[in-house]
Amino acid sequence: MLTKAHTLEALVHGRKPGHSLDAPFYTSPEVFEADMEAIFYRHWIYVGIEPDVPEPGDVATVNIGKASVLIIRDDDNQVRAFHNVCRHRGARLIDEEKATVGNLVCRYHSWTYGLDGRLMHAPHMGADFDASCKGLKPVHLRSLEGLLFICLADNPPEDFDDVAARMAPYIAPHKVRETKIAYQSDLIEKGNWKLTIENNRECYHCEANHPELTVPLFAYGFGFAPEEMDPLDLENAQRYDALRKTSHAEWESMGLPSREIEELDSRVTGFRTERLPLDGDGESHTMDTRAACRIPLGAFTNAKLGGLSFWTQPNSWHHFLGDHIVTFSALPLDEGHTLVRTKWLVNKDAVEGVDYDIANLIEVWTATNQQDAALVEMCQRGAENPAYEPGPYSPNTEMLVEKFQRWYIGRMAAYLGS
Ligand code: 3BY
Ligand code: FES
Ligand code: FE
Repeated sequence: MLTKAHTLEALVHGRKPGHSLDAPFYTSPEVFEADMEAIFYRHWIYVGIEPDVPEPGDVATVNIGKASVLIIRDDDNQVRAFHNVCRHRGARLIDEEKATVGNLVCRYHSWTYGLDGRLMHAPHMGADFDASCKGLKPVHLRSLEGLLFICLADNPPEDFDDVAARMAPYIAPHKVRETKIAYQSDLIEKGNWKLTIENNRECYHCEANHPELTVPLFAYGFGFAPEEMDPLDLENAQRYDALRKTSHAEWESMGLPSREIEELDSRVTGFRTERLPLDGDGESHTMDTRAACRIPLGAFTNAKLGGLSFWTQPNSWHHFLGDHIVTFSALPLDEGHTLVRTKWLVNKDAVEGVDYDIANLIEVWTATNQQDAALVEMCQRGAENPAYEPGPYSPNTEMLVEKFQRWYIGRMAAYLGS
């Protein structure tokens, strides 16, 4: 519960820079409601990919707080988004996460909508009834080279076009639209959504917690300070830095933009990207660091393309490899629970069991997600403890966590001031 001393305004304006947040940001139902209003109902939220709805009539539902949205591919192959609310008496139209329909028929009184949202049939409504103004309410939708973002606000942040223009050259070569979902996992983390994102924005915890992920990832990219490294680690870190520079130059000469763009806290639609070399044989996020799928993505011929990472505020991260893509969305359920939805994408022509093996494809991130879920739960339990107080972030390895918090606090302040 928020108290007089802990009003939302006091919490937002009293945030101690460089530190984790005050406990109510993680534990209070009122702050959670404010997060939904200020962040998730007003910003561009990553919800999935075009291959979620590969054929006309395919529907994917995504729930964001109390809102439920239908992502539909219409007969003209256009992907559209509508509120999952019947215009008669408001029934939720589709409950399933995936469905295939001819039209959208509400099972309450059979109002029937086309794939374009138009109300086509509403029995017994009388001669004066005008169906043309009772179509499904559209939701703003953008596809960034096949990555789908929706915004529930009437007037979405206008900077998305700029993000899309800057990111498209990085993502386009991986051809998201020409992939299929090889596997999806829905994991409910027992923690506040901000703990999920904080944990995602640092690899300080990776060495101690992610034995699988640290196989393909280059440990010297974790941002440790030179003065804290022993001579061997320092030498490796310098080799990594040199490899990063030569890899960037090589990939960019192949038409693959690779250099970092970091705009996490300097804009409304905050984002960051960079293509980084991998360890070992350096092809993919697998236990032997080799490609998991024999058919590469897009027109790639070189397997050693590193990993292109893309992070967005408030709720997504993605890793684009040469042979597959792993894409994650965090969707808040309540103040103490967050759905982490992970999709592994491969070339749509790849055949399971022939070109790729699911267990091999998903091993690294399945283990990593479970480990991260346990870490997030630990922090939620900690934030609920009366002894909790905000703790300091490492200036070397947790700068991006701080950038997330600065973005979040800035967006909350903007909401409160509006
Ligand atoms: O996936 C990520 O972006 C971060 C960085 C490495 C570990 N982690 C979950
Ligand atoms: Fe949908 Fe009545 S509520 S048809
Ligand atoms: Fe992790």
